[in-house]
Amino acid sequence: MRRVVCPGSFDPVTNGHLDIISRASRQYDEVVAAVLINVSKTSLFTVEERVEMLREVTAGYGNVRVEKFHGLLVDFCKANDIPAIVRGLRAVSDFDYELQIAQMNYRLAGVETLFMATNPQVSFLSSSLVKEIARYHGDVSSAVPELVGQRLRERLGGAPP
Ligand code: COD
Repeated sequence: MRRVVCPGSFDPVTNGHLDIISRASRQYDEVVAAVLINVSKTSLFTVEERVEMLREVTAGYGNVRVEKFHGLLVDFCKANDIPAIVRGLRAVSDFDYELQIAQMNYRLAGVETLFMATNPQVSFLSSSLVKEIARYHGDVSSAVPELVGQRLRERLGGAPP
């Protein structure tokens, strides 16, 4: 089985994340969307909430499994028999950091990293921007799935678009 992981914070999942996950799901037998448990980082949604949202919005793809992980991504890959990581490249500014991590992950465990050019229609989206807009009750309906927009309004207030 050809399996890859799409790792991330997903706080919360955006249409940009879904662009990468859905395109990976068309190339591989199984995509594991892996949510990092990062106790040192303040997040808007708990890991369980992020996992639940991701499960709901990827259910229609048919071959996406959502998991959480802590520690090194390569250890998660080894434990789950995943030979490769898919990462989205949004801009040149992503490249230096992503290349360094990819080389280290390969050195640590022989896990490959595949970069996917992001879709310009959603590449400007980030979870941080979406949260900032939602905090000021702005319209995020074109940036996140409806379910995520609803969860943002429940958490931060604001009326439906
Ligand atoms: N369009 C397309 N793709 C996007 C968009 C967008 N608008 N926004 C995000 N993406 C892609 C990103 O490029 C990335 O591939 C993925 O979606 C997830 O993005 P984020 O921002 O939710 O998640 P990150 O980048 O913060 O995740 C970082 C990891 C959790 C992968 C990383 O910190 C990690 O692996 N941590 C575990 C510890 C470890 O192993 N460290 C490395 C040691 S060498």
